[in-house]
Amino acid sequence: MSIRRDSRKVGVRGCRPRLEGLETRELLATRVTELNGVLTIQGDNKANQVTVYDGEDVPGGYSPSRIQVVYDGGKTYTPSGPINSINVNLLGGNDTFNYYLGDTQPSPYGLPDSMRTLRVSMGDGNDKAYSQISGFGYGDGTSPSSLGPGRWDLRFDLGNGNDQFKLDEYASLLGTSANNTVNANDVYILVNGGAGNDNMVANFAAATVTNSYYDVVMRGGAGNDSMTMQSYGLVNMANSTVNFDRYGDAGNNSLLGQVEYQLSSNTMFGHVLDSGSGNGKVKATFKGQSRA
Ligand SMILES: [Ca+2]
Ligand SMILES: [Ca+2]
Repeated sequence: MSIRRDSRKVGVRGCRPRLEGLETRELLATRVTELNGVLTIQGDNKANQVTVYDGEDVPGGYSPSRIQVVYDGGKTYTPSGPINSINVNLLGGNDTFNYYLGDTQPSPYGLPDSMRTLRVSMGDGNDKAYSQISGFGYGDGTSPSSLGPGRWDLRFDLGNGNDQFKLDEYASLLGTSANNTVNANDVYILVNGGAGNDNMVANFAAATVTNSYYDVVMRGGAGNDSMTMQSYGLVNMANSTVNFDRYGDAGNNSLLGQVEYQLSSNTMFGHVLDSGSGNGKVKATFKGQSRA
C-alpha cells in the first residue's frame, strides 16, 4: 500500500501547480457533526464561511431537522435527525457566519419546531455574523410570518478583533398565553462583542409581539463599540415583557438608533442604555405610546 502511494506521489510531482491547488482547498476544514440532537459546526484558524438555514424550505428540500448548513464554498450538510441545539465554533481567522431562521416562502410542511438553542463563537479575527429572523407562515400565505409559541435562545460571541454583527428581525412573535410557560413565546438574543472595536446593529420590522418574553441584549466588551437598535415602523407589543438592552463596557462607545413602539395590555418594555466607562455618546432614542 505504501509503495503504491509513493509511486503516485512521484507521478504527480510533475504537475506541481495542480497539486498546490488541491492542498489549498483542503486547508479550509470546517467540520459539521451531529450527535443526540446537537449539531456542531467546528471551524479552524482560517477564514471559515458558514451559513445555517433553519426553516422548512431549506435549500435542497424538506429534511427531518429542517436545517441545512452550507460551508467552505458550497459544501452542504443536512442533519439526518431532529436537532435541538446548534453549536458553532469558528476559532481564529476572519470568519463569516449567517443564520436564517424561518422560511423564505409559506411552507406546506406544518408547524415548525418550537425550540432552538444556538451558540456561536466567532473566535479571534475580524469576524462578521449575521442573523435574519423571518419566521414561519402557513401554506395559504394569509398569516404573517411569525415565531411561537416556543423558545428560541440565540447567543453570539464575537470574540477578539473588530467584528460586525447584524440582526434583521422581521417575524411577529406570537405566544398563545402570557402566563403559561408552555404557550408563551420566549425569544432571547444576546451579542457579546468581546475585545476590539465592534459594530452591532439590530433592525426591527413593524411586527407584533404578543404573549412573549423578548430580550435583545448587546454587550460591547473592551474597545470602542457602536451599538444600534432601530425599528422600521411601530413595533406593537401586547401582554409581553420586552427588554432591549445595551452595555458599552470599557472604551468609548456609541449607542445609536431609534425604536418606535406601541404598548398595550399589560406590557413591560425596558431598555438599558449604558455607554460604559469611556467617553461614550448615547444618541439612541425610544419613541413610544401606550394604549390602555
Ligand atoms: Ca476560523
Ligand atoms: Ca470583538
